[in-house]
Amino acid sequence: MAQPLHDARFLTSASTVNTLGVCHAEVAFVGRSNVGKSTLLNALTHQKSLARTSKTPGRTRLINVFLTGADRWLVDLPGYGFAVGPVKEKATWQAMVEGYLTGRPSLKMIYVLVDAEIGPTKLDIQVVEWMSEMQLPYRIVATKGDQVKPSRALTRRKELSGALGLHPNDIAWVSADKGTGIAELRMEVAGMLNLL
Ligand SMILES: Nc1nc2c(ncn2[C@@H]2O[C@H](COP(=O)(O)OP(=O)(O)OP(=O)(O)O)[C@@H](O)[C@H]2O)c(=O)[nH]1
Ligand SMILES: [Mg+2]
Repeated sequence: MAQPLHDARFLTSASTVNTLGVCHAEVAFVGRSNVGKSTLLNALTHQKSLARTSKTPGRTRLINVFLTGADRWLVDLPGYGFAVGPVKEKATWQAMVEGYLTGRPSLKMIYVLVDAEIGPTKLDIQVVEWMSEMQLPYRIVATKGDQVKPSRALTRRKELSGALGLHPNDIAWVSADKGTGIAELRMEVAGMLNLL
């Protein structure tokens, strides 16, 4: 395929993993509200408004599934750490996202998005620890790289990766705004989905 992921189209939204059908392979995008999950998905698929984005955290409220190829999925998940809203809603979020992440045998990789300038937050670290415990496959993607001053980039990379117990090269560094790192990540995702 010359341009993998470019054919992505909306398939379905779900509030529970139980109603999702089967697919050949899927990857998911998780992270704090507002970290740029939906924007990254649009950049990877080369589409402006495939996944809805917003300046207001909490835009994505459901498990949103996008189809690429005949039976491969890209899954946009609601963000965590969205402070506003009743406690009950947070419990619903947790059940929805954790249920999805642990309930999909075809899930090949979870891309955990961390803000390059702000992260990792305590919650980011908790999520990564939980994934390690659950033995889920994950990879850290540092987003909004354009927000980090070039003079601080090297230090920031060391800080962010160090806080997660990783080497800077273990992390995919991207900016959806500037397009940095997007082509590389697209090829990686396509490989995970066995599209290459
Ligand atoms: N500067 C900059 N801003 C970005 C980048 N990616 C996303 N944003 C902005 O960050 C905000 C949130 O982006 P979304 O993609 O909606 O974030 P999300 O993680 O899907 O958020 P929820 O659906 O609420 O969990 C928007 O205002 C985006 O324009 C980037 O690479 N650089
Ligand atoms: Mg979103």
